[in-house]
Amino acid sequence: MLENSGLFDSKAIKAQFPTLSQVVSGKSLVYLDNAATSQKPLCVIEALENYYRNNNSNVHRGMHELSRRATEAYESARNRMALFIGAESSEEIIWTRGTTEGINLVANSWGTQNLSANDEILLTTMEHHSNIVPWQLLAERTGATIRYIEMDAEGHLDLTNLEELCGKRTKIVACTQVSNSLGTINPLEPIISQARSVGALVLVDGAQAVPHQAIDVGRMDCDFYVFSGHKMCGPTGIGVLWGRKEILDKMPPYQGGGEMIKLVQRNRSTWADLPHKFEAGTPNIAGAIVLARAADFLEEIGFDAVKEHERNLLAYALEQLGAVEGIKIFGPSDQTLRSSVISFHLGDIHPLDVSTILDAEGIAIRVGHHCAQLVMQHLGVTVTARASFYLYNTYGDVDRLVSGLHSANNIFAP
Ligand code: 7TS
Repeated sequence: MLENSGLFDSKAIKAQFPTLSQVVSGKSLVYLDNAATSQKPLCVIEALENYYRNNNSNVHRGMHELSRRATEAYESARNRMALFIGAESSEEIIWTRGTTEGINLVANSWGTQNLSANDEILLTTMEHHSNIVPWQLLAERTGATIRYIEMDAEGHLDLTNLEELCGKRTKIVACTQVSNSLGTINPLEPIISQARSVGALVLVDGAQAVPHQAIDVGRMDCDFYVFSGHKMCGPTGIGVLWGRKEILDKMPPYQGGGEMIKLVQRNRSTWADLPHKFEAGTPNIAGAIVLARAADFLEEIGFDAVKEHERNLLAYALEQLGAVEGIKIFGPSDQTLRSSVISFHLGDIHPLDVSTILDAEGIAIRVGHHCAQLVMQHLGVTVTARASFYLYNTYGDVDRLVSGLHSANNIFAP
């Protein structure tokens, strides 16, 4: 199989990721756990080393050279991420630990200020737990009710009763752009437009979208957008919450401490302007700077090319996997409506056994409920095996996966 689809040379891209050139269980590593976290290119690893080797200092506090350098790089990284997702201003970019913290920030700050009993929060049953549990905690605190958009048999959102679900009582809709467990790409337009028509805000979980496609939050017309750096070739422990300035301005701080105040008095304090109001304490300076490098890396390759490669890889994988005896693939059958995440069962073989056999062949997949237990309940299973692809995966990786699954079938043959 040709590794070069169009202008995309996935082997050359793979060569830029040091972790991927190792041998595991005596075979070259095939990494198919990208929905959990991506590997890091050399330029990102070097940027991290360069920061700690040459520029390490705390930000916004010192009048010395290193502090100036760290502050300048940290704030340019914020500008870079604003450009990356089409935000109007870098004041709207709040650094977080990741998607989970971004959602908790909104649920705690905006949610506690704006929700009360009789209000409704609209979620979908496709959400990662991080886009369910913070809202449940908020509902407990405020007496608000949570409602869900359900899925159909293939794992598409069922929007037939959207007007009934998203009505006058709905104050916020929180929805993932792409499912981490089924790969479904959601139609956000009708959801956002229904929310707008009833005056509800919309939070979009972009954790599984940002690594794979260009994002323009202005065009999307949502109110909050959250994502994690570690799934897009960046470091762990850093992510972004984007919110509309006029909404963020009115929200109370999420945590108190250094960096987020204007004036502290004995009994009360006043808050710093955006974005610092939401960034108490010494931030993940290195993480922010290096995330901007990851954004450069992805845009240098180009999201059109990344998308085309992943589409081709997905089509090939679905075709090859479809021919494996006993395989059941979950999620949308329409390939244009799914990302490069493939959840599956292999006959009666427990997914843990499938994963163990693949691991012995140097192939990394994930087994579990993928922090999406409502999806598992919908499918009537407790766990699935999940292979998820990224820009550095090759057709050869798909072939290795398929051959690993044949081995599993042979080992468990009656
Ligand atoms: N939302 C979605 C859609 C996700 O896929 C994940 C992580 C999160 C939120 C939480 O992101 P975090 O960076 O704050 O942890 N998804 C997965 C996964 O599928 N396997 O491991 C982590």
